[in-house]
Amino acid sequence: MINELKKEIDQAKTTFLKEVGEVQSQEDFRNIKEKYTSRKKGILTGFLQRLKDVPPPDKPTAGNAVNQLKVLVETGLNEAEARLTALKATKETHVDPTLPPFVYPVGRAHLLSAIRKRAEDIFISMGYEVAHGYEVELEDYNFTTLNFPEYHPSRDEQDTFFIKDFPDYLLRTHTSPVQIRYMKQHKPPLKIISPGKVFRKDDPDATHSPVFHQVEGLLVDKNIHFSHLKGTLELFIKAFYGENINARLRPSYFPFTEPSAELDISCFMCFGKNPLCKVCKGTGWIEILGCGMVHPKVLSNCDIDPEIYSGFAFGMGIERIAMLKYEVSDMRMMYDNDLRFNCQFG
Ligand code: 2NM
Repeated sequence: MINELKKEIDQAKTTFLKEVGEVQSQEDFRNIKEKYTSRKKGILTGFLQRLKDVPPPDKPTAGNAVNQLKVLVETGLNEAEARLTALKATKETHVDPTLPPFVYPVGRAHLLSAIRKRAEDIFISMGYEVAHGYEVELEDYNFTTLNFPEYHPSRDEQDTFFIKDFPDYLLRTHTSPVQIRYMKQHKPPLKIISPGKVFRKDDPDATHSPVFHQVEGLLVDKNIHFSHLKGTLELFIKAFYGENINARLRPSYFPFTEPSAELDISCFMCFGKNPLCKVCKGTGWIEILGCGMVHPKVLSNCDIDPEIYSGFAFGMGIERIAMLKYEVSDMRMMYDNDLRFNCQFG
């Protein structure tokens, strides 16, 4: 009895190995799987049922033989399935080496990104860190901490996007709140620049956009004075526009700096020689950025003692820099994503 069973199991092994080796299709696979492993009528089930009739002393040997067959069937089926999958993949991905190559289009940095990166690199080379913040800001950090009076016009609904149902929040109108947060979280010396998107309620035209970009900078340490600001900006301007470009400072006003100034550069287009120059309007000078010594109240609002520390800050609009440098006549071209424009830069 046991010998008869073992012989049949050996035969089943041989047949299975032959059949599984001949599997060519999903259908073949399904059939052989059914034939050997079907719970009701499968060959394995048949052998397992016959184990009941084997006399007790022979049960371990017989059970072992059936189990060996079961392992063989499982392994064989898995291999056959893997072979089918691989076969399908090679059929689907046959290579035609005569086809022309697919040329990946190479992208370029957007003009605004290219200018931001150049400004970042220059300040990084002077030891500045690039800091980021939030586009949705607290009104407090955007205005109050920066020494804007309670009724300053730019706090008006007409000029600033406030967040509906969240009266404490707005879309930042400059990246200065990044510097505020940084000052509140770090002890001087501080050297950071903060590039990013800013938002003001302007109707779009050739020179205005409700969303535009800024790079601001901040340095705070002991014994920092106006000449450090002047030297830093001069270095930046010469690195950015060229060694032959000069800079001058004009008095100005910002609530968050005292004294405040605007920085002009000598006209890189006409060098002051063309009274009809479109870039400098015949003045020989181009307004580039605003700057100043950080107001003592701003420092103390950020828990920095203005008796011990002082600092300077500056801010520039990236769109304006781009328009001047490349004579872009309409700011909106920088947001249209027309590749004929975008691919000229970067
Ligand atoms: C400007 C001009 C002048 C400025 C000031 C600060 C802060 F937070 F430190 F007070 N950040 N940026 C600043 C100063 C920005 O943009 C025209």
